[in-house]
Amino acid sequence: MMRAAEVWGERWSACESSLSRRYMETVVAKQSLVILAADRYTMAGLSELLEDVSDHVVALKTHVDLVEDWSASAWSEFIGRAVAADMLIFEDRKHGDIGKIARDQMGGAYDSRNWADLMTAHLISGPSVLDGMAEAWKSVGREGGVLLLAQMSSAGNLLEIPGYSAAVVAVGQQHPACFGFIGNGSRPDELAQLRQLVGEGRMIWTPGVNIAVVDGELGQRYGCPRQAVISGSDGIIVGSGIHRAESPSKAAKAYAEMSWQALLERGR
Ligand code: S5P
Repeated sequence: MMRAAEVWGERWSACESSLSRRYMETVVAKQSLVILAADRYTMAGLSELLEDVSDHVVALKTHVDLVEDWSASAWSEFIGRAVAADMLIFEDRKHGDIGKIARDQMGGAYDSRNWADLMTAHLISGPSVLDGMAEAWKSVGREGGVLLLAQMSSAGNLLEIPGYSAAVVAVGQQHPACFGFIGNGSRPDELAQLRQLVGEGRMIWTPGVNIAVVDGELGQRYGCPRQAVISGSDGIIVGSGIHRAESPSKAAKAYAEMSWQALLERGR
């Protein structure tokens, strides 16, 4: 098997956190950069999807509050199966409140601090959100990482206002709780600019990718996953391209192969 350090090159040496290393090693083991956006609305739908695609998925991205029949026990069983299939658990909460509230929102009914390895946050309220989230994980003795929204895939998003992305990157690069950034997978040029700002030291994961579709529902924009990886994405976040496909397992395999080949190509 190829070694992660070879495949990832400078990114491997520069991203030293154990979560980053775990992610990069799993990518090599599964030959896939696919982060599954598991946007299904029932526990049965989620479980079926996980079963179908787990060989090709490196991280499971959830929106816990989408699930209509959510219960703590069903969720814990579901997460347990994803962990057993070697996935990082990534709750896409998009925190944005002041630090102490973001911290306490990781408790509550969903108690995400106890099962999520990674979570998203907007930096709109300032760096306290990172401190608060770090405290939440620490309070339960777990390691966790934040993906800061530096760009978005939706048309007209205000993160495009000049200076915003660069300001987010400047804060995230200095903060130990920042695992990486969300970039816009639908616009390779913008993504390449983000990679320039970020350098090698943090992950960039990108939603807004789809092999077949150009414009999605309600302003969602899509680009080619291969192009996203070539332009600097370290993980492609794929939702409907997989969970709405006729065969989610075949689709997951196709996204996995395309993203893996692109990573090898980028490295050369
Ligand atoms: O800018 C963003 C950031 C995120 S995290 N645009 C996004 O679409 N996302 C998430 O990626 C979104 O919440 C959804 O879960 C997923 C994209 O799903 P798809 O069905 O459009 O592939």
